[in-house]
Amino acid sequence: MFNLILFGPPGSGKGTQSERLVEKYGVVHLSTGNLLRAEIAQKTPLGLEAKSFIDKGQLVPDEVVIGMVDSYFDLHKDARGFLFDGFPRTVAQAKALDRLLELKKTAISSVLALEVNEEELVKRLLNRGKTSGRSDDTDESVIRKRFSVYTEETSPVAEHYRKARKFHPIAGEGSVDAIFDRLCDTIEKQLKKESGH
Ligand code: B4P
Repeated sequence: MFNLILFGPPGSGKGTQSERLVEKYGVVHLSTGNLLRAEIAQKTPLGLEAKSFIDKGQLVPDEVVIGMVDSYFDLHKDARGFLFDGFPRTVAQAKALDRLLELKKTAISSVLALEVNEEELVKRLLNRGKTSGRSDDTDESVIRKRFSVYTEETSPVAEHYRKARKFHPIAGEGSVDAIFDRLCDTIEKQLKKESGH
């Protein structure tokens, strides 16, 4: 299996680049944000709980997200690999993912971390908020809250993968095509390394 994590702050382009990466590499897209929004749209108990956190710019509790990821794995037993988008977002989630992958006798190959400055991120999210109908993108104070949660709870995840020598920073500004090329270059190098060439 070939498993990648697309990492980065809110609005850094994880969802945008994931669509292309999934198409190119034939891996299964696992976006916890999309899964949570689907639960919200269906008004499930999990969705109703998640909405109360997302609307405030907070993270959904670890046990809820980890349970959801576990079920998604079971639905895709034959996957040749996964692209994790927006997950893990806490060190507890990263450790849970390590354990889940170990049970499947696989591991994370690379963490690709999109780097974008905060003012550009706010601009992108407010812009998306005009058309997406996403309540967490329309209010600048909720967007700023998401950044502070990112700094406190999510950025320590980078250290978890840096220690494992799997962390690759990628410049996330410029055209979508240029960023995609940078991501693919890093992935190709990793694939070569793993195949021993
Ligand atoms: P997510 O759905 O993961 O979304 P995101 O971080 O807001 O955005 P992403 O980085 O995917 O941005 P995108 O490509 O769309 O999370 C939403 C919420 O769900 C979280 O705040 C949290 O509450 C909850 N949640 C999700 N996962 C969780 C977890 N594991 N644990 C706990 N809670 C969790 O890009 C944004 C905009 O920029 C788009 O409009 C796009 O068109 C534009 N854009 C992209 N690339 C661009 C470029 N190169 N130039 C200009 N604009 C660009």
